[in-house]
Formats: sequence, structure tokens, C-alpha cells
Amino acid sequence: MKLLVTGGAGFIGSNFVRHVARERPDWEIVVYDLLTYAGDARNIEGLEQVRLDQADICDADRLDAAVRLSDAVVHFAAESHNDNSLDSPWPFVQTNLIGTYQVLEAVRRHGVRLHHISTDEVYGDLELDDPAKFTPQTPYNPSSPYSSTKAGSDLLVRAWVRSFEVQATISNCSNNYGPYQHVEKFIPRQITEVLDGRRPKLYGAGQNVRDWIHAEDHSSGVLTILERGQLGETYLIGAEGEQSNKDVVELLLTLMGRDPGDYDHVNDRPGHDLRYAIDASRLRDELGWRPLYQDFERGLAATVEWYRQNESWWRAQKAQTEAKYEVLGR
Ligand code: NAD
Ligand code: TDX
Repeated sequence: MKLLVTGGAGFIGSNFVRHVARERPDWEIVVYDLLTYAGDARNIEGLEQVRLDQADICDADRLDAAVRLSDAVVHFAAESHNDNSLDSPWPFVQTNLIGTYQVLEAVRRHGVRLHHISTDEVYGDLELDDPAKFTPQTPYNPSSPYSSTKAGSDLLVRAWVRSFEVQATISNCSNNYGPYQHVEKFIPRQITEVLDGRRPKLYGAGQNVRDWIHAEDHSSGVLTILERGQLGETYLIGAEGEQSNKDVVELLLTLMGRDPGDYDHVNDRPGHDLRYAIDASRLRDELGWRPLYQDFERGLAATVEWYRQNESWWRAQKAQTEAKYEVLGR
């Protein structure tokens, strides 16, 4: 198998690459990644069967040359941070929509299997007391420039499946955590604030709920769908990990030996989605997938330890990130 992984030097893409390198040691993997501020070649260092092709998915010729030599493409590359999309939406339109269009045209030209990575945010948000969770039948209702461009990318994939018989599957996953996540995101931001002797920053009242899954479980879900998923279908990936932001910050502070009330409330995110929740029963029942990291407190403690041990990995991005948040008052 010759596998092309777009965005494979980012947080989840590199987790997937390390996962596949362990689980399928005879596969050849090319990571096709522009190495934007969010990508880091160190994330995939030292893996024998992995080669990095540093290029843009919007560059049709470069992408075509890479896809032509592949048996399958897993498409992670995206602009991924909601706060950035509210500040500057254009890179999201470019990479998430135009980039996905180029990926689709390349796999169509060469008859290559595609798995498209997406998010639960395409479904909008739920009330705190809504008994329903997102399913593959939930209507799309995205809120932010990030989630609307991801929703648009999913719709392009569906159209290319139906109109051109592209052999594709889609997965929509909930919020990921684990090592190698950029410090702009909620959990690593708070961990590194505490490690720097500062206070975590909770948007608004902190009531918002996210459905947390360890990146390793996302990766095993994607590999399962790539190998055994039904072409043309959408699978939701989640591990029943709903937690309010306030509870996560308090748990982190406790795990790190600080008073659980030792955090600040800062300006809320405009249009802030209230709650996400995933029903992953299709992936569990039809494909037999099971998450391994179901103890959130243990997973979080291990993630704290990783950031404690790997300051050299995050130190350079920390100052830049906090300078951006300073301007936004968050
Ligand atoms: P990330 O921002 O950490 O990584 C994105 C990667 O894509 C980086 O390595 C970056 O260099 C690369 N990239 C960006 N623009 C590119 C371009 N034009 N050409 C080539 N490479 C480019 O993101 P992540 O959190 O790892 O998310 C990966 C994917 O998973 C995204 O599609 C995202 O929408 C999806 N997703 C993320 C989460 C989450 O909780 N983080 C949850 C569900 C789905
Ligand atoms: O400092 C913060 N304080 C805070 O309260 C930050 C950075 C975030 N938050 C809140 C906002 C959200 O309710 O924490 C929650 C999680 O925020 P993010 O880490 O920015 O994630 P979210 O906006 O939920 O989106 C994430 O999950 C779905 C990923 O970034 C997306 O790529 C993915 O699609």
C-alpha cells in the first residue's frame, strides 16, 4: 500500500501516520504537508517508511504528481482553529474548500481511493439538555467560517462520489486531545499556561460542552474506515467523552497541583457553539471499532506529562499564540 496523507505533519495527521507506521509496517507513507504554522516535521521524525513532501494541496500540479503515485489518500490538511477563522477567514476558504476540490480532482483523474477527514462541528450545536446526539443523518448547520468550510468540503466529497463515482468515505470526529497538539487549542493552551505559572483562560462562563476523544482513538477509527468502510458512506467518530470546559480546566488544575478555582474568565468567542455530542454507533456496530482511551482523567494526566517533558517542542509557538490571543482579548 502506498498511502498519501495530506496534513500528516499536523496534530492528528501525524498521530495517524505514527499509528499506521506501527500497525502496518509494510505500508509506504508519503506525508503531503505545507508545514504551515500548525505543521511540524519533528512530529514524524525517525519513521523509516515515511517521506515528507512539503507542498500545498492548492497546488494542482504538485498534488497531481503525488496522488498519481498513491493507492489511497487520507485527507487531513486543513486550517483547523475556530478562533483564527473568526479573525481571518480567507485561508480557511482556500485550504478547506479549494484545497479539497484539488484533492477530489486528483483522485478522480487517477482513480485513487480517498478518505476525507472532517469534524462534528458541521452539524452545528446542541442544547445542554438535548437528549439527541449527532448522527450521519443530522442536517448540516455549521456556525463559524471554520466549520462552514469543513461542511462545504464534505459536500464536495459527497457530490464527487455521486457525480463522478469517486471512491470515498468521510469521517466526522469530535474534539481530539493528546500529545503534539498546537498550544492555540484549549487543552494544551491551559496546560502550558499552568506550566508557565499563569492562570488558565476560560471563554465566557465555561458551560460549553465538548465530546473529547484521544487522538489515538481517532486514528484507529480512520484506519478501520479506510480498510473496511463502505464506499460513499459517512462515519461519526466519538468516544462518549462529554465534559464542560469548566470541568476540564478544574480537573487540569487539580492534576497539576494547583487550586481548581485558580483560572480567569475571558471574553467569549463570537458565535461560540454550546455543545457537541457524537453517536458513533455505526462505526462500532458495523465495523466493530472500539476506543481504547476511555479514562479521560488518565489520558489528560498523560498529556500534561507529555507537555511537561517536551517544552522544546512547544516553546516557540507559545509566545506567538499568546500574542494573537492578547489582541483578541482572550
Ligand atoms: P492541525 O492544524 O494541527 O494540522 C493541519 C495540518 O495541515 C498542518 O500540518 C498544516 O501544515 C497542514 N496544512 C494546512 N494547510 C495546508 C495546505 N494548504 N496544504 C498542505 N498542508 C496544509 O489540525 P488538526 O487538529 O490535526 O486537524 C486535522 C484534521 O482533522 C482537519 O481536517 C480538522 O478539520 C480535522 N478535525 C480536527 C479535530 C480536532 O479536534 N483538532 C476534530 C475533528 C476533525
Ligand atoms: O483558551 C481557550 N479557552 C476556552 O474556553 C480556548 C482556546 C478555547 N476555549 C473553549 C472554546 C471551546 O468551547 O474550549 C473549547 C475547545 O476549544 P478549541 O480547542 O478551540 O476547539 P473547538 O473550537 O471546539 O474545535 C476543535 O474541535 C473540533 C478543533 O479545533 C477543530 O479543529 C475540530 O474540528
